Amino acid sequence: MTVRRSVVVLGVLCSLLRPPLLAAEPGAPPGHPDADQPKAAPRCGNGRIEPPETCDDGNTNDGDDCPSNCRIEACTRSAERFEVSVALVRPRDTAIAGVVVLLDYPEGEVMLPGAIGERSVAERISHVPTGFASVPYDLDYALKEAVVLNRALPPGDLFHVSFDRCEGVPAPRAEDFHCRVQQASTPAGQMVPTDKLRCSVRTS
Ligand SMILES: [Ca+2]
Ligand SMILES: [Ca+2]
Repeated sequence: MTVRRSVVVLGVLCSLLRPPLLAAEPGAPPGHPDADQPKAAPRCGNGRIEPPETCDDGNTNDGDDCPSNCRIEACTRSAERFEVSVALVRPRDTAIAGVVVLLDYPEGEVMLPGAIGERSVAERISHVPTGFASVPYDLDYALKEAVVLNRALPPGDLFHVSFDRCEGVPAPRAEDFHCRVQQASTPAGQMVPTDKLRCSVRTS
C-alpha cells in the first residue's frame, strides 16, 4: 500500500473517533406555558438532563458524548493505578492493519486524566505494536483507540491502558470492562466486517 493510501486509511479511522456534535434540546424556559405542566418522568435520549442523568446527548447510543444510560459516574482520583490489556481476536486467515476499538470502562471505579485526545490520555496508552500509530480519544466513560499501520498487526496485545483508581471503591474486575471492535481494515485498506472480530480485556 502506498504511503498516500495509508494516510487516507488513518484519516478514515481517526474520523470515526470523533463523536457527532449534537445540540441539546433546551428545556422550557420559566414562564413558558410548558413550564407549568406536570413534570414527565426523566427519559434518557430526549436531549434534556433530568436527574439522575448527568448527560443527555439526544440519543441512547454509546461511543459518543454521553453513554446509553445518560449517566457518567463521578470519581475522586486516587494515586493508585489499574492496568488493563486489550487484545484483538481475529480469524487466522484475516490480516488486520488498522482497527478502532471502543473500551467501555467502569468510570466510577477508574478514570483517565484529561479527556478526548489530550496528551495526558495518550501518555496512559502503551504496548502498541512497534511502529503502529496510536490515536486515543477518551469520552470519560469509554476510550476509543485507533491502532493503524500499512502492514498486518502482529499477534499479541493491541494496547495497554494505565487507569487511575477512584478513591474508596473496590478494584474493578475484567468483566466490568467491555471492548468492541468498531472498525477494521486490511493492509490493502479494505474494510473488514467487524462481526469477524472481537477484542478481549485482561486486568492485573
Ligand atoms: Ca433526559
Ligand atoms: Ca449517546
